[in-house]
Amino acid sequence: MGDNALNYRINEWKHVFKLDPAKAISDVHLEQLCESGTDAIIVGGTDQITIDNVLDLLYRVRRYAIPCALEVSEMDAITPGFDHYFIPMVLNSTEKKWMMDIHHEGIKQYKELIDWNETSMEGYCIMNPDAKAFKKTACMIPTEEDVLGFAFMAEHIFHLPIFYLEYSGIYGDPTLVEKIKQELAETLLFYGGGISNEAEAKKMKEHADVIVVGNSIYTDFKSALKTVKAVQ
Ligand code: 1GP
Repeated sequence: MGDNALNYRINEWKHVFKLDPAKAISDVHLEQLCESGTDAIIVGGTDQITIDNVLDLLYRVRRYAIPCALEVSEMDAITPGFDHYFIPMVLNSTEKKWMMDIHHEGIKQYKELIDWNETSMEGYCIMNPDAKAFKKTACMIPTEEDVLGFAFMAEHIFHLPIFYLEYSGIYGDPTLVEKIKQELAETLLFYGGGISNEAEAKKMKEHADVIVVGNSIYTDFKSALKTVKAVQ
């Protein structure tokens, strides 16, 4: 556990806000997010992730008693001091690089520095072809059967703690979320994408273990804030 020795259990989380280091957020809004009752702040994004903008958010979130996690996307922007580190493996990428090669590089360089009690692998399935992460990691558009297969593999082959259904930027299919949840017994189901109000949050939380709210923080702050209470 990180410097703050915050007590947190990911398997008890329901809601997290994901902050993009490349986007600006005011101190007032940051305070409201951190004190909203959300379970954690995840710092993560796809483009323009630098050590400077990651550290800036870390220091600012650190003023509050809330777990702060880094979702690693750039090897050069990893820093100690977070409570937790999430490492995505993109299950529906067509390139092995995003499934294991960059992780292999990371292990060769940093194995001794990684505290595995603070690190969780995430099996990502990226559903929105317009999402930056989809393009960057050369994903294929999965059928429902594909997605259910990936979820099964996440739990039974890779024994991943988290399966992350990622619609980043658009609201996904709650029926698919329900079907995935039925595949999973041990692996937690994270859902992220397009949640911008209470009703959307509630709907996805019916079957996802954790919902992730990102973009609407920057587009409709008041409504994004209300997604916390909607799922508690
Ligand atoms: C992005 O899953 C998160 O990685 C949240 O998605 O930005 O669409 O809310 P949105």
